[in-house]
Amino acid sequence: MEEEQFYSVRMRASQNGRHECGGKHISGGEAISTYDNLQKAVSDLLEKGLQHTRGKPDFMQVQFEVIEEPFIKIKPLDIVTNEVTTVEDGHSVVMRLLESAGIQQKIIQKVYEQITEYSGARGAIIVDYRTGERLDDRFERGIRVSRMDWNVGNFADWAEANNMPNHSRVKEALVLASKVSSHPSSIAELCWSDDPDYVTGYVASRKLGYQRITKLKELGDEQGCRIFFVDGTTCLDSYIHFLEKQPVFIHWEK
Ligand code: PML
Ligand code: MG
Repeated sequence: MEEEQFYSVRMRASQNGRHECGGKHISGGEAISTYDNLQKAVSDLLEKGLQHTRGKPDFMQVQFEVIEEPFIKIKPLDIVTNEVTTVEDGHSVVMRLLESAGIQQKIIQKVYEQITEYSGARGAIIVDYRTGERLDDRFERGIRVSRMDWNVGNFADWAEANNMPNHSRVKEALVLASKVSSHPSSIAELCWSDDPDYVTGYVASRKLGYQRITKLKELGDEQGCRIFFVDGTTCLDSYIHFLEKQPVFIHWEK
């Protein structure tokens, strides 16, 4: 019997021109699909880009591509929600979590000083956890973690068992965080959304799990953040290759 083939489906949308011509990033999305499900996967991503609180796109690219490389299966990180009422309290929780992931306070401060600059990037920024220096050379493009997904039914079971809403936002963020933190060179991730209506963010690591923090910015703010703290002695090319190209399925064992 022929083995089933899988396809990586990707979408990016921007306003006032393409991203590379200075357009404002509106939305991006990732899925892995069978051939038979491609129409739905493409249409879900189209919908995601069209109905976005960051604005109406005037450029969108949706593409699919067969995946030739073997997949790996990864467990979702354990999830914890830290309730806070102010942005300030939210960032104190971030500090505490990043410190317990092994990052010195002075390095965290140094990275925070650069966060406004990093917020302009569409993808993630890679930072050396010992020096706080940015390691990638992707400028405003950043790193886009790709080729990852989580079966709808298995995610729904996980969501029910963990008292989480069966929403694509948490699913997408947890898929990404679980893939990133599974790499041995990843020390921690810090993320919050660039969507003006969504203020919850997270710190994630193998040791801490996926630690949601319910307020990391004010409503209406369109500055997001995604930083990967890594061991700077790692081979950056192979780390980025893993993030961009390694096909990953998240799977939760009951
Ligand atoms: C995003 O939307 O770009 C990131 C969302 C991060 C937090 C998701 C959650 O756990 O609520
Ligand atoms: Mg967004």
